[in-house]
Amino acid sequence: MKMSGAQIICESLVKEGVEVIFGILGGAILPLYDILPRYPQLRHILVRHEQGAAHAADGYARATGKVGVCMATSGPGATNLVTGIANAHLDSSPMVAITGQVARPFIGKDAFQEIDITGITLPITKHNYLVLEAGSLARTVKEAFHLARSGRPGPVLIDVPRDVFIEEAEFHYPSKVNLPGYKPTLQGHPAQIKKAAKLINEARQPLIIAGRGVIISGAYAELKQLAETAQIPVVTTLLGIGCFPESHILSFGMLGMHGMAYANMAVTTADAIITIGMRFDDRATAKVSGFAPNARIIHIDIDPTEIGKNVRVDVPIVGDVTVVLKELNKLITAIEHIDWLEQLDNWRKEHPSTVIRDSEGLLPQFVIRKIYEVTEGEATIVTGVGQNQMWAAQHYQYDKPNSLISSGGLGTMGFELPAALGAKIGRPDNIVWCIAGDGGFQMTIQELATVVQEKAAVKIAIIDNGYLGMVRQWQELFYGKRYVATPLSGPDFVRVAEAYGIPGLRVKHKEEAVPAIEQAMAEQGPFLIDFVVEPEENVYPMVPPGASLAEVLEEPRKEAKAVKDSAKLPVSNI
Ligand SMILES: Cc1ncc(C[n+]2csc(CCOP(=O)(O)OP(=O)(O)O)c2C)c(N)n1
Ligand SMILES: [Mg+2]
Repeated sequence: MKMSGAQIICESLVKEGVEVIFGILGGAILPLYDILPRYPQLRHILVRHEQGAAHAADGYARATGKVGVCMATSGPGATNLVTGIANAHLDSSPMVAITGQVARPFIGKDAFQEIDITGITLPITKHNYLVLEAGSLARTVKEAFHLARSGRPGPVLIDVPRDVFIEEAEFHYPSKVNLPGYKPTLQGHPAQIKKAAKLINEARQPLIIAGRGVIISGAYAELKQLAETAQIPVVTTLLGIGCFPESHILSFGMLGMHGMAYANMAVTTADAIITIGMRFDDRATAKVSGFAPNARIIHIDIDPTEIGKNVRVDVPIVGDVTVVLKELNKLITAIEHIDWLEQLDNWRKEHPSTVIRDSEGLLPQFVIRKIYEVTEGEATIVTGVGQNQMWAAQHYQYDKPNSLISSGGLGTMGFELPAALGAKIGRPDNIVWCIAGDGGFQMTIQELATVVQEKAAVKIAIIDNGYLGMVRQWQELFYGKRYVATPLSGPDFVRVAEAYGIPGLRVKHKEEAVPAIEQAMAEQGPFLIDFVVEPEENVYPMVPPGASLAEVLEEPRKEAKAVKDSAKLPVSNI
């Protein structure tokens, strides 16, 4: 049957089971939008900025495990997607972005709103396409979804010239993809799995470091079985939070720059480490030469390019985490590591890491703790980037699978609100709390309108410290307290919320926190709380940039030690 390119795309999206598209239209993509009403299965959500579309698609993808879809027009529409695409790329989030392009005769002419978006997104997509004939659209969409969701997931961009949307072609949706160069390895090599099992069975102080790959692969049960059978303590990366219940006796929290002191000590002391679906980000490893100095390392990952990239590995296993763990678990002998676990427990007692200090004022850590208590740990938490993100990671206890959504790799301020919107749209039955920084929130604040228009009951907690807080913390500790460009004003967030039609409250005192959170929960729709917190509170523990995990700073009292000559700071970003 002959159809227009626009119809072919819509039919193909329906075949892929797409239910939601986040986007904004414009001239180049207008022919596609024009026929959207014919496809009521495809719910279009009009965001207020294309960055919001990409983050919402990303949040949707992380919350559901399905491919998130976003659309934009050519030129500025497409470039506005870029940050969100890069964010999805670095955190392996499955996404398909469809952009309009100028009509074929205008390509290369610097036409109005022409930009080479496939060129721009080449390094931040898993793959991208410029489709030059309607007859290729169905195959392209099929491939794009396959690439986005299979193997190590990631974003795929499809750029479609305006006249290709209009051109007619025969529609036939392929049942299979034909990508001879792309065959993700799912089964781990049996000999490697055997080697890993031997190492684990002989280890005296084994440790698991679990990352987002466990969540992507859904290997919750397999991870638990491995940990419980061989009594192996589990620490997670930031994005691994929610892959193993934090209340479990074998859970020892997050590692890394702002990880638990005892988790970092475990990494430094362990004699065998099983790293699962993680990529040794420098925020997790700290100084690589000081990372796991006593351990032989097993690395299970679906992406062979991650093996040995940052850290030497003794036993690499390329494969899907669930598939590999299933095989590995068959070879693991039940064993107890009583002394080792006791050692870790003692470290946890000696270095509790998440004790909230006494304070008259409203502490951000206290706010997160109260959100945890009132929601009884049932919420999906979507964070911004910076101090708010770290406090959210530290002070909420994540027992529910996949209950933290955060921008890890790119560290994108402004992720919080649109990603929370996407997470709520994808899982309407979940309680979704957006933990925002007052800085980051102002980067995508306009999506409050989308929240209202879509009646998305997102609960928003602004950790309002009046600073670009995490950078201020670095200035305090490493730049002689010179607060250049970090003090930050904001609007009256409660009145802004009200202007958008969202009820809100301001909380300045400890005793107001719980009633406000309860009121937010009782409200049917969205709700915003502006928590005006102690402005100069710092995130601890902290491994200073350039230090190794063993050199963790735990208490404010020890801050003085951290003050260094900023010129000597290693190359590291916030
Ligand atoms: C888009 C973007 N710009 C700049 C940065 C650098 N940066 C990292 S944390 C941070 C401060 C964040 O401030 P806020 O959102 O108020 O969160 P807080 O740290 O105060 O909780 C900045 C500027 C970033 N991560 N992302
Ligand atoms: Mg702030």
